[in-house]
Amino acid sequence: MIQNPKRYTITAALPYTNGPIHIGHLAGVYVPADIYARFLRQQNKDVAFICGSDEHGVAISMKAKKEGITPQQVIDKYNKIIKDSFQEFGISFDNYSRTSAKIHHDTASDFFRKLYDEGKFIEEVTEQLYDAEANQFLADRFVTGTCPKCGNEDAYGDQCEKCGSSLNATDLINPKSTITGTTPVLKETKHWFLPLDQYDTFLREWILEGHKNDWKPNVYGQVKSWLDDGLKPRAVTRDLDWGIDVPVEGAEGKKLYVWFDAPIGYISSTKEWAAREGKDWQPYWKDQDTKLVHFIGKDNIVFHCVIFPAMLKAEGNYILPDNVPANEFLNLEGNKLSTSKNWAVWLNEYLVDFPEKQDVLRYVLTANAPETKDNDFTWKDFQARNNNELVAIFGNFINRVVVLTNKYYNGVIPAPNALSEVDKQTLAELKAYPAVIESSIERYRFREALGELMNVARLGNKYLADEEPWKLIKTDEERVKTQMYVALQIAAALSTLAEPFLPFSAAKLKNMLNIAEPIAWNKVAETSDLIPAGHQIGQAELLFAKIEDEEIQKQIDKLEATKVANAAEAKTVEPQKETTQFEDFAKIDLRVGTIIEAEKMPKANKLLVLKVDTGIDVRTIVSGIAEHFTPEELIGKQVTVLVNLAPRKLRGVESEGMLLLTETKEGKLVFVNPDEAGVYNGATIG
Ligand code: B3M
Ligand code: ZN
Repeated sequence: MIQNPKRYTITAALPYTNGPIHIGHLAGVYVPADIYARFLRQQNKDVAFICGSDEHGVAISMKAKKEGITPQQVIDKYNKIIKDSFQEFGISFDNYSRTSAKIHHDTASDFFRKLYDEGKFIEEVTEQLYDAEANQFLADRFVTGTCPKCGNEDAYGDQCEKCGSSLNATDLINPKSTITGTTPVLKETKHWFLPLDQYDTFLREWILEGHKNDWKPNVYGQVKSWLDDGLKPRAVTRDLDWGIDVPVEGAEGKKLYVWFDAPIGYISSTKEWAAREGKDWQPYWKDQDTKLVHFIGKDNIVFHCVIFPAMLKAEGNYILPDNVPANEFLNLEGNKLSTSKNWAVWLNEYLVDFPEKQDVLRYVLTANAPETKDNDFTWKDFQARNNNELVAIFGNFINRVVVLTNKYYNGVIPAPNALSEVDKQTLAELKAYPAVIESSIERYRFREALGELMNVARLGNKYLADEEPWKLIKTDEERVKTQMYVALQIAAALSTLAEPFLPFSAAKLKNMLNIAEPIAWNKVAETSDLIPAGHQIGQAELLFAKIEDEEIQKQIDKLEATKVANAAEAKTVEPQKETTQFEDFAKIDLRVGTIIEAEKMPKANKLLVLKVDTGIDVRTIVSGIAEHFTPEELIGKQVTVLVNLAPRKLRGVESEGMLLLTETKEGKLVFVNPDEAGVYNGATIG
């Protein structure tokens, strides 16, 4: 672990622009990275906080196919949505680039070319999976199959999301093309491979020996198991039509593998930033005194701890990450978050339902962050943490301090008298908090750090509750001045310490306390005189507001609706029946009819007794549709009737035909209707 770095390069995984981002992304990557970056800036450190859109790869092409638009349209659409979401949630990137940018194409091409020129790749013709129907090689997400390691049947061609293994498409058992659903064949093609096996010793020394104690056990453990499994050469080019051209002769029509170009995106985004700011980008990637930290989710560990470092090592001029504090996954109400199943809380939608509550989500996602194991987000927990923690502890303390200061002193901070033992102890405790929070953040324990921040608010609440200035004001005004002065120092400290976690609320608090020049983090540790006597504060505003049951129910209902829609989506279509001859079909007599009477069959839940005008006659038909239609809505309805079905008795009533129905995805019965004006009763169908 690097001590006293000169500067920090902090990267957050580049999101694929194949959909908006949801709470899982925020919790796993962007909120912790942002807390870290904001905290360092508060310490006046030199920070480059880097991100951008990952706009290549099969995920994008697949989305384009699905929506019937071009990949370019897909990336333009989602790059904007994602970028806006980050901004709205206060994710304070110094630069947010795109891998479709020219600077990135150039940087990635040059990187590949250098490794190629120096003979760092193996060039090989191998057999790869090929979809003969789509005329296309299959790799990565274009192919699914059974994971050879854990048996998961939905593993992708590059990775199993269940066990985290990194795979080659040809490793999959029972591979299926995701384009046509067909079983692929093998076909020869030439590619360039990075011989990862040659980096085994380097990786072992660097990570297994060098970072045994400072990397998170989940990250370290995953790396160890890959190394113990034995690394194999990995293809870094693909037969695709979307991506960065492979910049060598004889590679026409081939593209760089997305996981080759995407991490280089961190470098190109840094270049873009430096050019804009008039800085030199190189020290941020090449100086050993730079601390490089990658914030990612656990499914990206192999790429950031094995493949990208091997690339950087091969290139030779770059530093390696000092840490890769990957998080586990966040689930939603007990189920895995899923973009394709729409099982998510989308950030853009959240803000429509909870405007200006960005900090509440940041808070809940940090308090419940999946730092050491998968965690569950539930709306009830969201509500409880807002109401019982943010409102009841933090908000309540601030509100009391600001309201009382305005009430007793017209908002002017009183000069304290001699401090009591309790005052001294409280202020001493307050001074200790910056170091405590700092120590947690430096070990990437953000939920612990947030817990300590809340303890500062608790300290303030306890102080007021014990001292009861609102009672003492009647008997000892001088003592109350000291009490309010102490409480105001705690409030001022909170405006600084909360900033990395709750930037919007911290800004609001500063405004309430009329603090123009933010108080430095280190000052909170050094002095108890953070806002002086005589300083005029502003009026109280609500920092956090209670969230009502109805608002939460609305969200739960929304998820229920998603479940219903997914179940419908998953409805399997029955296979086609055996072939029938025309003569057999012609025996069936289908006619248009109109229901003229309808009533419930006594003592039967499902049956309705109908009178139907078939054009031939008016007859009785008993139909099992009572759970789907009321008798009233049926009268006058034109329907399709099978008229020559042998009559049969149902509950003693003779039924002389059958109505034709089908069902919706949600399982509701609907009539197969002629649905055309002028169709008359008795008209034949066929
Ligand atoms: N786009 C994967 C993902 O979104 C990928 C991260 C790239 S980081 C260089 O999960
Ligand atoms: Zn697996």
